[in-house]
Amino acid sequence: MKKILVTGSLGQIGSELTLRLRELYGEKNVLATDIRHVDGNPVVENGLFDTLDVLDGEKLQKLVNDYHIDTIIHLAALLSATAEKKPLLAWNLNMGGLVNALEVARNSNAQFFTPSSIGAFGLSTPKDNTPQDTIQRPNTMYGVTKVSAELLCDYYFAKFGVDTRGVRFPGLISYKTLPGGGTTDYAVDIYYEALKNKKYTSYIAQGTYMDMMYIPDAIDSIIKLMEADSLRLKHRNAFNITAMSFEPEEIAASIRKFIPEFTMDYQVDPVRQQIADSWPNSIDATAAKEEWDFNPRYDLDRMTKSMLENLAEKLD
Ligand code: AKB
Repeated sequence: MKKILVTGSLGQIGSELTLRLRELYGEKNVLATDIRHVDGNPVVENGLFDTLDVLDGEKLQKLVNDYHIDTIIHLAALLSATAEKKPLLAWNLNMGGLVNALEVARNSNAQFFTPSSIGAFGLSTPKDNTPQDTIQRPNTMYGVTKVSAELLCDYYFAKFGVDTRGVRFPGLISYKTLPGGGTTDYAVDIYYEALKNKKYTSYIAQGTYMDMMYIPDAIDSIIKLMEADSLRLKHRNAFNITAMSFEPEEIAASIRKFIPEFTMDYQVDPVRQQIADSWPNSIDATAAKEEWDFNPRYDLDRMTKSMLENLAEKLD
């Protein structure tokens, strides 16, 4: 049975992944960590939890030793819009946390996962059907840390034999935990506003396409990649994955199928728009499909239906 440690477990991905991992591998085999301790949160209350600042490599090593951890899922990082506002902090946290976690994985012979992002691409990357292996010259601090992270993880595999694996996540949409400080967050906010006010003001301009995925597919993809036979993996850090690509008018149209009176206008945020404009319109996930059977279940309308139903219950 795996013994898994998750960093950043109270974030958008961590809070759903941790609960799913506990279901699959048992409560006693999943140690959730986060810099915050939030009373009442199921991740904190219903299983193993400890506070951890990922910049404290010694504490991370101690936790891995104490709990006999053999798998590290490193999620703690700043997202794109926050990283653009605080670039030095983003570099220090995203890279400092990663190198600590990789070192612990190396010392402890642990399998390792950390997410990359569509943010690892830039203006000179082909924008449509972006290949797995292509030009990566991002012009955001977030992107710089993501490309560096991909390279560092490949380095730890090649040089030290650490079993590092990763995906380039698109924008992730979920109803349990809000994302914080991302560029794609509009595609989450819009569902809250559709239910509360039947209207939404988008900070992303009409016609801006970005890849997206519903959180259950994102969680499945992490588990599937970590379980994949390493002999099949030609790539490691990191696989393009996507479930859909849309622009604001298309998600609005999807919401209107369920809430016909929903309206949308625009007040574009120049910082987040510039980031979005540097990212692909749609990426090619063929390598992930071929090498570990990546197979997302949710398209835009299926996701919209599920988001609206679950959020309506939550907001009730
Ligand atoms: C962000 O918008 O920063 C993230 C991402 C695509 O990496 N959701």
